[in-house]
Amino acid sequence: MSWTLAQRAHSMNPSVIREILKITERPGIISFAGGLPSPQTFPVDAFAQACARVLRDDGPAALQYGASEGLALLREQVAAMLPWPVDPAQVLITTGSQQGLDLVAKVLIDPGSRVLVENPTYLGALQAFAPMQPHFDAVAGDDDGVDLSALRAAAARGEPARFMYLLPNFQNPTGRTMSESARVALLDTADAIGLPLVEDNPYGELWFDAPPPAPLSSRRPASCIYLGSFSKVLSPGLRLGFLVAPPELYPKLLQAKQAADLHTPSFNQRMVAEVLRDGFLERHVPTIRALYRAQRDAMLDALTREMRGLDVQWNRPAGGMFLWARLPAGMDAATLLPHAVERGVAFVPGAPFHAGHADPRTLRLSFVTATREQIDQGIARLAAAVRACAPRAAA
Ligand code: N5F
Repeated sequence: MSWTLAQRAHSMNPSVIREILKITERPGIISFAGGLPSPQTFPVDAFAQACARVLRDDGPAALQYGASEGLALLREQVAAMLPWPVDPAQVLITTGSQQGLDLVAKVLIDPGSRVLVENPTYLGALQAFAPMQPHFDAVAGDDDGVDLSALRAAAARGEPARFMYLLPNFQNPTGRTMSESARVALLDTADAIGLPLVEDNPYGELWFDAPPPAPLSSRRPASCIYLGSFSKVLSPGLRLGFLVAPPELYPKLLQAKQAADLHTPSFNQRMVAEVLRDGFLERHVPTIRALYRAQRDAMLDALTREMRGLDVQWNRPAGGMFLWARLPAGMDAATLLPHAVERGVAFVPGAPFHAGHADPRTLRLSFVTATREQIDQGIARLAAAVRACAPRAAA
């Protein structure tokens, strides 16, 4: 007897990030690979107190099954946190925003449906969408935003796209942020071509100098699904995220959620609701911003110092967790990776983040997980690996 895989299973691929995370567990490796928040930012004491209070005041309910929509108090808190008027009835608590991506895929994608994505984009979203067998159309962009003529051309290519997936703030993997004028122009174009948007915003609160422009969803709630997460501002281990969907879509997303896991853990939802209750995030998030800003600066300084004489380019993200770099001509980040790991440093090659044309010279560096000392050492190791592998002319 043998098993026959479903068609969709052939479209499933291992996450390059998760595979590299295994390597980084080896002792001595400095990792710029995973988007793992700095453990220094985890509010262990606040959770210890919240945990005691939840068990004391609400223990049996916290240990019981709960509603698929999520805990009413947490849905109200999420709605109140968002910068536009949101009815808590439109908030669905998800098991990480990764689950939000999976639910969106199940509800909106048929085999062969066209789905527009930025090129590059978050590879975990590609991984969530791919099993539903969409046809991806990757739309080029630059530091400012999506290339609108490329978007119009993509829209004109075939049947209407089911949606475009967008990361306007401190994008994963490039760290880029869409400007205000680019948001306005993008929404005008999306309206003109009848394109719904799925906006993923796990990094929006992690700005360094000034808050990013308002979310796309705040301006067109009826044609946007908004995904958010507590992973980067509280703890990824709790697996708590949320989505905001227009009334016409919400029931189907809820049914997909019921089938996926009945509900997000009651205990975790109550813990977070308890932590949020007295405005904790308003005190906590500024400390994360300050830490990550200092770490970004440390990485920029280290790159300037260590990459001297090498034709490596990088950007200066205004927030979030990632910096995007490009190796000298003739190099390939995937080929460089084992040499870097040999020297004790890891990163994620850029190619898997591309659904369309991939630039093999690109790579993603997270500046938040490593300490400043590790950043200095890790970038020195990376530069040594680049020097060893660079074609002669560039070295
Ligand atoms: O809310 P959660 O924790 O499920 O986050 C998923 C997620 C959704 N959308 C974007 C744009 C994201 O960047 C993420 C999380 N990304 C991390 C990364 O490194 O790209 C996940 C790394 C952790 C892992 O795969 O183990």
